Amino acid sequence: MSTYLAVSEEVADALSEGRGVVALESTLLAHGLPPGHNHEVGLRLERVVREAGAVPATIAVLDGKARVGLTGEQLARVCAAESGLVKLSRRDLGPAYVAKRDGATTVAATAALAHQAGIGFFATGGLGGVHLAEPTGAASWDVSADLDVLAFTPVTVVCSGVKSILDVEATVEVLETRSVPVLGYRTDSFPGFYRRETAFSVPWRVESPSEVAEVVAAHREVPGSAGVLVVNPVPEAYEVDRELHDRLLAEGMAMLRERGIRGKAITPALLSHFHSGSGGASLTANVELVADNTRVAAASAVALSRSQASLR
Ligand code: PSU
Ligand code: MN
Repeated sequence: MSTYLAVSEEVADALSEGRGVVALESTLLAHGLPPGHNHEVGLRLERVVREAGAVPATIAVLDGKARVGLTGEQLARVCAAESGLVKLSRRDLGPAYVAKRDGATTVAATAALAHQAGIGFFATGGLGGVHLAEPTGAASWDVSADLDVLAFTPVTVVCSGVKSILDVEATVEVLETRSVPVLGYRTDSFPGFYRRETAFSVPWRVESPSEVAEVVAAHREVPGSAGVLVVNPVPEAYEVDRELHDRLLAEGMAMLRERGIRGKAITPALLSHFHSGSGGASLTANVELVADNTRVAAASAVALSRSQASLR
């Protein structure tokens, strides 16, 4: 194993026993949620995994090492406002190790590290995707590394689709090009993070964690296969009102242009605009959708570990 990878004892034991383990990312805590709120969310997500009978593995880079499974103190450090963790995609890991930095891992980096540690399931809020074109109509070339990592990494990511700040149609097309299966969890529509539905459909639908587990096992037998994307819409009670959503999105896009915000700063800036402009409704939606995705990922991981145990 890599000298830069530190897997907690609890996670290592669970993996060697073939138990269900679910990776959780740290960018959504450090950059997606306001400080003061993120720590309790991080703790809650770990609880949700345990309640489903699996073991949580929150992932972050601390003191130049990739930590898979955090202590209480490490999780608090990830969530503290004054820590100022950098946002690390997969390409940033090597430089961050050498610089002995602390950093929060995105979906791309978390999925890569989860796989390195031997973890097959991962829950988050929204996947990164293809950003909208420039106002001039030129392509932005801002395509999240999350998509490429799924194309090469055999990890199942449960999320609520992609944020409406992206070009959803282009994102869905790239997932098809990269041969990433997309499973709608009790839905026929590709979800839009704050909204349960977008104008785009999913190619396959599953109804239960055991069905997810069965498809993941079958997909592993497909030559060249890698990641699986499970899309689970935000629970109905927490969906953000359409008019409010559309207004915040339009304002948010204008704010990005005015302030010249680009690249990896876009997602955190837009999320925080939504959180402040919705009087907390988008924050509640974000937290509840991540919690529900975590529940589905944990139940699926447990279902897969049980079916593998029955084969042994
Ligand atoms: N899900 C959330 N909040 C977030 C993210 C996901 O509920 O902040 C993060 C993930 O870490 C994802 C990142 O990888 O947003 C996408 O960033 P970008 O658009 O710069 O690729
Ligand atoms: Mn980007």
